[in-house]
Parts: sequence; structure tokens; C-alpha cells
Amino acid sequence: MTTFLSGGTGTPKLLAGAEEVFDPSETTVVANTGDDVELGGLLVCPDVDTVLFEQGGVLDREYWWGIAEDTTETHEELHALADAVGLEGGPRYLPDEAQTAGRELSRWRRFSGVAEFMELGDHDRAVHITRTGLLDEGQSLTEVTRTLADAFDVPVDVVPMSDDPVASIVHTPEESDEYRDEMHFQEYWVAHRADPEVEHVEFRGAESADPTPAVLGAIEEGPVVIGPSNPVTSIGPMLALDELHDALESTTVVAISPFVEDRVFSGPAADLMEGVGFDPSTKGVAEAYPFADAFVLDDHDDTDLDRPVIKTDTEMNDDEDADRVARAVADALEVV
Ligand code: FO1
Repeated sequence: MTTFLSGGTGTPKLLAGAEEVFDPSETTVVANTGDDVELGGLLVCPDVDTVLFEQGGVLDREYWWGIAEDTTETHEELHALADAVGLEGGPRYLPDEAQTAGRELSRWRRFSGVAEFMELGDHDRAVHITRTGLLDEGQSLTEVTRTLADAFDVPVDVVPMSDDPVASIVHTPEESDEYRDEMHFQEYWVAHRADPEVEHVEFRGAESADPTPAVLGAIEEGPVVIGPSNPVTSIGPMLALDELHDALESTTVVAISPFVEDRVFSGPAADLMEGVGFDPSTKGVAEAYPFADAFVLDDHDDTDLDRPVIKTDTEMNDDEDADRVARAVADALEVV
């Protein structure tokens, strides 16, 4: 059995070409849920869904989120309705008292569906309606995720990191005319394209959230692979769960750096790393993962680490690239 810790792009890209190296029926994927939001009453789980859709063969691989060739009629109609009566777009948080009322899993990340600020495709929306309906019927997020995985014929076991709410909240140094001083990660990323200065990132709820028994069992059995995901907002919410962090200390862990020295392939990882006080580089990734037993680095990354390193070309543009990186991970597992 091998367990992958996954965010929304780097690790799903790796998994897409890893099946010859890591047997899918022997693979567990623990997905980050700090990115999740409730939008118009629907729980949207971007990182869980990217793994489900990729492994189910329906992912939109141009963006690495949503369903390929999806239509957006409902989304467009929501904007047309709002425009018709002058309702402003952008992230529309529900009032403070509503943030902690009702469905617990959606705490601290509840947005109105008026002129919805994230684009939900029509087929994608059907997934969120089904997920939210099953949660409201009493299932846990773990159970619902397994049901959705069956619906998409997903060959790996996909589990959310927790059945409890954890919300990734980005804090800026001060409130400005442009930006509030704290915002959910999806506001920071989707609405503001990572422009606000980051002071720190809070994982709200993490102190009282538990990793699920499925997650802890898979990590304890090991080995664990941390894909080239954003260490702050993709892996950080998992590390904020004390039991999960402790479990990583006593199992075999190989991590792939999403950086080549201080360059990152895509996304806001560098700004977020700097914001939380880590060097935005492979060196900083190694500091963020003190429990990692070995690293996979890019051929052009000469960072001197105090743990074994296997090198390969870590840029992944297709499944062949992912297969190469997966083989490097397998080599790294041999040397720890
Ligand atoms: N990313 C965007 O940049 N714009 C969007 O409108 C958007 C909508 C969206 C809807 C469902 C979903 O599962 C993901 C979505 N994403 C969107 C991606 C998401 O913001 C992030 O890339 C992940 O959370 C990072 O892992």
C-alpha cells in the first residue's frame, strides 16, 4: 500500500501517470479539504474532486479542475440574474452568524450563490448537489467521497483528510480599500489571483479537527508520498492536524519538491511560503517537512539537503513525465 497526500494540481498530475509504478488498487490518496467552500448551499471540495475526476478520466486537463467539456449554463444565468438587478459579483460571504450555523462541515467558508464567484460547470454542480445531499442525509465526507469515487469508477481509494471542518484563511497585513484583512483561500486565489500580501495562513478549526481513521491507518501503514503540491495551502491543512503530523513522524515519507531551487512551476506557493516564514524554495520545503526521510528534486536543483535525494526532471506536462517522476519516487523509497 502507498499513500499520497494531495492538493489540487501537482499530486493529481503525478498520480495520472503513476499507475505502472504504484498499483492503483494498492494506492490511497488523502486529499486536502482546507480549500473547500460552501457556495450557494453546496459543498465544493476542489482537491478531492480533482483527484476523483482525474482518476475517473473526466477531468478538464486544461485547467486541472472541473469536468472536461462541461457547460456553464447555470453559472451564466446566475450572473445574468444578478446583473439584471444590480447585485454585485465577487465573493459574497454569508453574515458572521451564518458562518457557524447549520451544516458543520461548511463552517467559516460560506458564500452566497448570488453571482457565484467560482465558476461551477453544470455537470460539476451535479456532483456538489449529490455530495451535499448525502451529507445532509447523514453520511460523512469520507462515505460520500467513496460513493462519488464509485460513480466515476475511480481505481484508487480517495479519502478526505478529515470529516471535520478546516478552513484555510489567508491573513493580509492590514485591511485596505482593495482587500479585507482575512479571506478564505478561494477568495485569495480565484477572486484576487494571489495578489494580496500574505501575513500568515490560518487553518481555522484544525485544533479541534481529527484526521479520519482511514487516513491515520493508511499513513501508519505507509509509505507516504507527498506530491509536488503547495506545502502551505495543500499540505499545510493536513500538517495542522496534530495526530496526522505525529503519524508522519513514525512512518516512511518521500516528498517531491514543487520548487527547482527557488523557482516554482506554477501557482502561489512561493508567496504563501514566504508569508508563513519559510524560504520560498526547496530548502524551505525541507524545513516544512522535517519528518520526510528522502526527497525527489529536479535535475537542476542543487540544494544541499541533510536527507537522501533522488533527482529527475520533475516538470510534468504529460503522463510520461509523471511516470518518470513516479519511478524516481520508487527509487527514493528504496534508499530510506
Ligand atoms: N479556479 C479558478 O481559478 N477559477 C474558478 O472559477 C474555479 C472554480 C472551481 C470550481 C470547482 C472546483 O472544484 C475548482 C475550481 N477552481 C477554480 C480551482 C480551485 O480554485 C483551485 O485551483 C484549487 O482549490 C487549488 O487546489
